[in-house]
Amino acid sequence: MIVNNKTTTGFEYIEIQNKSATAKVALQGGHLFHYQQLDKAPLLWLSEKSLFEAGKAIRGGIPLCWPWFGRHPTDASLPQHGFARTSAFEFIDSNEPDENTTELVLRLESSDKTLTLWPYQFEILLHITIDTELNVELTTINCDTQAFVISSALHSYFAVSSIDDVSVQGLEQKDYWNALTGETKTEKGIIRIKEEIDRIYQKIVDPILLLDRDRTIQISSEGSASAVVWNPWIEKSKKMAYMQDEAYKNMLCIETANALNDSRKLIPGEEHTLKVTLSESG
Ligand code: TA6
Repeated sequence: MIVNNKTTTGFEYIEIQNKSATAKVALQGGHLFHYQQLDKAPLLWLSEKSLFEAGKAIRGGIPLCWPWFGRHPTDASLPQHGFARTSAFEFIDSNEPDENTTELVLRLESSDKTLTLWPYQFEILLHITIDTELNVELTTINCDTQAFVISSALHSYFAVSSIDDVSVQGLEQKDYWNALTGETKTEKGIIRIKEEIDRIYQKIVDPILLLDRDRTIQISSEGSASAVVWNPWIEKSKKMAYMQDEAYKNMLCIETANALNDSRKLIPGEEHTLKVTLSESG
């Protein structure tokens, strides 16, 4: 089942249901904000304070950070994490190959508006596959006459039982840039969250595991060699827009990225796909 729906505030989204899972994808930002297998808890965290209003990024799910990750490299007045997540995508195709699988394609193309923010002609295609795994693929196509560089992330917010009970495996011995201190360090071992964490890890090859009390989430990527681990913890949770004060206790971001040294340069006509596959066991 694929249904075009609207929230009470008129915010358009696509509702998916098949024999594997349910999901919801907002046209704004191509933003997948719900995914839940039929016999499991929601995979992704979504803030109860999240607005579903035009031009306001949804807090939770998988925001698309594109065509820059974090602050704009030279103009701090431009939106954090780029403009894709607040842009209106077109829902251009769908397919239900079997009763367990639903495929969606959404598109964003450069426009007069985007050209004022980022002076390049582009097309991005978002392929989402809803099955017992969740696949999200963001393909950037350089439609310009000059090369451009993109940094981006599939900024996944995972729902966790309690931040005190989770650990992250697969980043051991990886170098990371600590956004809180500006330092570069090497991860010593399994990560447990006991304070604010905001780190961009490099040279990621293997899947990352988020171990929670009752399930393990595997985060596998293609076209990405960097990953971000973020939890705002107590004080920043209170300051973050559309986030409850205690939200840090039940969410953890592990983002599949092309960030910092993993930014990607595309020459005219070239394309790059950033892909994440999310699966869960237990
Ligand atoms: O990915 C981590 C991060 O860059 C954090 O520094 C924090 O700013 C988070 O993203 C959320 O950013 P947002 O713009 O969605 O509020």
